[in-house]
Amino acid sequence: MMGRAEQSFLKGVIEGFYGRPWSQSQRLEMLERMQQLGLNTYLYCPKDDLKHRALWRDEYTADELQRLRELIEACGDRGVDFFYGIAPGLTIRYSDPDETERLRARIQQLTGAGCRSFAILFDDIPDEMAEADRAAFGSLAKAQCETANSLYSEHLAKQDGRLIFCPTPYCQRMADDGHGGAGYLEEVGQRLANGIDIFWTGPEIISREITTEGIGVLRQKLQRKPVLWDNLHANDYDMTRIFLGPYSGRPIELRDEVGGILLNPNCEFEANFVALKTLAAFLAATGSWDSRGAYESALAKWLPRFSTVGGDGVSLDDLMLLGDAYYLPHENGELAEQLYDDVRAIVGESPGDWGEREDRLRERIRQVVELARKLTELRQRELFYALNRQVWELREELELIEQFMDWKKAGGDTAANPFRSGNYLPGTYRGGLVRRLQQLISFGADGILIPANE
Ligand code: GDL
Repeated sequence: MMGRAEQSFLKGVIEGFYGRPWSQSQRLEMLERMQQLGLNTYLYCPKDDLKHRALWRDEYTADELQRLRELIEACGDRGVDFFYGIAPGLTIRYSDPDETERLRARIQQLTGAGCRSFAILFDDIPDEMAEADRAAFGSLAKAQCETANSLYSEHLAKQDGRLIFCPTPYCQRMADDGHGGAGYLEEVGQRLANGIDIFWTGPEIISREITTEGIGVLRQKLQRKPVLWDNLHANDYDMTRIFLGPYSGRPIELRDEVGGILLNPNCEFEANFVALKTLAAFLAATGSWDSRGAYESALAKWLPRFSTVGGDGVSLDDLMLLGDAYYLPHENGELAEQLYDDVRAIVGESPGDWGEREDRLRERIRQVVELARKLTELRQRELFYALNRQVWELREELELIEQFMDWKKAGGDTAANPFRSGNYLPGTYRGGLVRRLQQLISFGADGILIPANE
């Protein structure tokens, strides 16, 4: 059996988001890119593969298993470890031996298809147990650890198979809130078999920063290095957003504190080029980590994929504007920040005070309008489909702003001559019900609720 120290550092991708899973051909393409980038791990656990979570007890059909076998083989060819994840936590009865039997059956099905590495995921489940389970185990941590330990010792450890365990509180905020029960993480640290790895997403589910100090404290509790399940680029929780920015907010020293770094990225497969490229650069970096520099060189590598059927293609400056507008969850890119500042000033100030902002903003608006058109002409149609919603929305908004600028410049006056747009006739509402609800319950930049006007 391999000792923990000899296990390889995990670097790669988790297909672990909610919503439409990637297609088989996208996965195969991902594996090819991973090989080029020197990434060694792919974890298959799309939340909405029914048999991963909702129907975890059911066997895969021969066809389904064949598709998984194809991925496992492709991983083998590309030097990537295929991990299969199962998430029984929504309905499992921990104390019922038939349930463990069903988990075993699934592991055997996958083992038969060539898989040796697994993950058992207890994230995003209620932290309560049925009465019988409480009587049998006393704590959720114990119930989950015993389930994982028995799978590991009976099936995986003997064949050098690996297992990663995702705890119910998988970030610091959840642990601080007592999710999973008091002392959950310490108990998992003690009970979980030594060879099993543990996932962690950082201080938050979506962590802006992950520090070595924070991980150091956690390591003590878990009695092992955690494996980072990094949601920095995940967008399944807000589908109006997409994250094209670089891997950042983590110091390179973090690599020594964790057993691996796996990215659970954007649902839109094609949107993940920069995320993966910069993760790979981060993993290989020496000295300090320059995320902006890595971003800029990743964009240059991404650009050829934006070739169009039209004469004028997407330029690097276009791509940077796009990437900056859809950068990272907690941060806009530089060009987007500037655009926002210009709009804010122009909306609030009279035209006499606009100065150089006016020309700069009009130029950016023109660029976004043109970019939206160029994207419709991309040869890579999946890339267009991945970005179209966001770019469409941005263009609509900016065109509206330009109309407003024109109206202001022409001496617009709210009382006598209110601003209207032909795009927003009476009775239409941008963003529909959700946007209206957001206006009732909105939060300031400090994260505090702004009370709705009575
Ligand atoms: C989560 C889920 C993950 C989801 C992500 C972002 C973990 C361990 N689980 O909480 O499936 O994609 O948030 O919404 O991160």
